[in-house]
Amino acid sequence: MQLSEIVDVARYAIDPASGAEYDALVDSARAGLAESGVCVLEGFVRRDAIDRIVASVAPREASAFHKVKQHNVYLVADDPSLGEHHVRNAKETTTSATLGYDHLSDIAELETLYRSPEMIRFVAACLGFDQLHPYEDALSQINVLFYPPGTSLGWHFDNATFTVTLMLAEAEAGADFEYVPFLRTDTDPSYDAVAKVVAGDRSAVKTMRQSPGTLVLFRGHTTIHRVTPVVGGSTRLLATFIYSPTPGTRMLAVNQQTFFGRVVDGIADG
Ligand SMILES: O=C(O)CCC(=O)C(=O)O
Ligand SMILES: [Fe+2]
Repeated sequence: MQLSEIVDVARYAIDPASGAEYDALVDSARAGLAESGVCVLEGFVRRDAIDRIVASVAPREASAFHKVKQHNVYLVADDPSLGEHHVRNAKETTTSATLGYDHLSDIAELETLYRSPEMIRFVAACLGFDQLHPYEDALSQINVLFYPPGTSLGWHFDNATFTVTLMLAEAEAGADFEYVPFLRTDTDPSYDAVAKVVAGDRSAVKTMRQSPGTLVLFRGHTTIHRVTPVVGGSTRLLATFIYSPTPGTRMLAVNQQTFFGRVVDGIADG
């Protein structure tokens, strides 16, 4: 399958051979990421390709890992020295479900998007990497989040420094993607600022709209984010593409267990 059958290449000049048009696209993506931690490429994937992906993915909901998960916003083990009421340990709830790559590898549109050298080069250029590489464990490479009615994703900072996501199906209502850009740094957990957001302070909260076909590059490690509960009868579907600057990367077994409820060739410890 050709990438041009999937990506709207008339709208998005992802090939460096396009010259000035390509440069402008990469520059604006970099500017968005630097300013607000996010680059939103609406209509990046063609509607007919999205329809085919959804037709393949939606019936597989029962194979996804459905869970009610309590986690702190930093997605790391609690720090008992700070006490259970400290924002470092305060609990958020996540109820979305995750379908692993071993249930998705036959979907040609997702494979082509994820592995095409042209697509990887474009994503790397926007994010400021010389090169990116697909993950190599059996579960993480491409995964799909299912948000059935009533489910949500609690406030958190991602473990990964960046994510690449593709909106497949929106909820009828609710399911707002909310975020506060650059709330923490790699060295400062910003407890006071995080505590305000988690307690409901809306003053710095932004909302991102994503229609089906929107590709998002996101700096989720420093940008706190959540998805509010899905309202209405339909399920929200989001594909995530996982890349590493280093070839041969596999997800840690402990993270596979958290996200997929099972371990398949994950790395035993970190
Ligand atoms: O569902 C979304 O839009 C965001 C998902 C997310 O933040 C995550 O999986 O870490
Ligand atoms: Fe996240």
